[in-house]
Amino acid sequence: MKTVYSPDHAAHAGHWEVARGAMVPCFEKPIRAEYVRARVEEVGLGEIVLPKVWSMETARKVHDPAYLAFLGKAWDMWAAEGNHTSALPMTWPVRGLRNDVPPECIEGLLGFYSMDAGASITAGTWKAVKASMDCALTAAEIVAGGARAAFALCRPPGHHSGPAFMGGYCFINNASVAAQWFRDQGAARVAILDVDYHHGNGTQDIFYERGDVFVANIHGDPKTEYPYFLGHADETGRGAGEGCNVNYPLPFGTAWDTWSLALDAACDRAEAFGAEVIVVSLGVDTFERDPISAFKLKTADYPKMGARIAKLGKPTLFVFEGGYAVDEIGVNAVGVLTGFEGR
Ligand code: OKP
Ligand code: ZN
Repeated sequence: MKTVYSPDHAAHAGHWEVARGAMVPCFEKPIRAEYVRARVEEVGLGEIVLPKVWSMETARKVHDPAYLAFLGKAWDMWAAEGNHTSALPMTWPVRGLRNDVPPECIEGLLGFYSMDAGASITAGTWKAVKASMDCALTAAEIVAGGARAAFALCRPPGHHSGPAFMGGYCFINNASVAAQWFRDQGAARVAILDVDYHHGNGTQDIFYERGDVFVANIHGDPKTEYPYFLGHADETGRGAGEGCNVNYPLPFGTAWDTWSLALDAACDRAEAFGAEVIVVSLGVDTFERDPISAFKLKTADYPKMGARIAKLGKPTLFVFEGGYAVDEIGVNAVGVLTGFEGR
């Protein structure tokens, strides 16, 4: 299958994130995408192509246009105040505070448009975020053009980003933009299968009241894992979306024997929904040696994951999300893709 990759991802390179009360080097770093790209070449997965440059039209259907405008100007506003380090929010409109009056300064706007301090904005962030979305849309177009599958090597990732907020290393929800684009191209029903270790709260949020896009998530139980405030099993969709969302929260230490049962169930649900296209939010932070995660999948499990998804027999778009064990990130991510191809 083809891979869509842009070197512009490297323009986004935050220095620090907060972990256990301390500033630590960002886990979400440029080398991640380079290692995956290298592995794509090493196994001869297929051609690597650059993304086309897309308009923001589709993104505006899943994100608040005011939020997208904020992303585009945040660094300039931050730099205009004399700042040189990455921009990070520190104050949020939680219960009891007003969230209906957007602040008029960058410090306030950063909190207004975020869920946490996990998405730092640097001088090159917008360029990388835009290129990441362009990778997803270009790969979607390859699938719509008749390919069995395509791989969008997106960086930064997207699944924590919701209708009007960034967070958890994510800015634009690449998988959601792609799913929306498939809908606009005439696919009546699209399923998003999120296999990243963390719950894709942004994706769930975006489609929660819609009956045209089914969202399934397999992830660390939010009772004890980030993002803590969404991803429970009783979240099944609302209104027109009732029954179109399913969560499989799993405990620390979950290995393939149990994890794969959730994947079987999620695939069955996507099939029953009548999905014409599958969008996979492909994170490989389920790996046993991931530095910020606690599942126990092994390298040999990733091809099995791909093979199970292939059994759905639907056109499939893989959108890269998380995975922080950089030494194995390429083997694991590309393992899913070769497993999908049955080799
Ligand atoms: C993004 B994706 C580490 C705590 C966790 C956020 C994790 C975001 C994961 N300082 N912080 O789902 O892989
Ligand atoms: Zn993750």
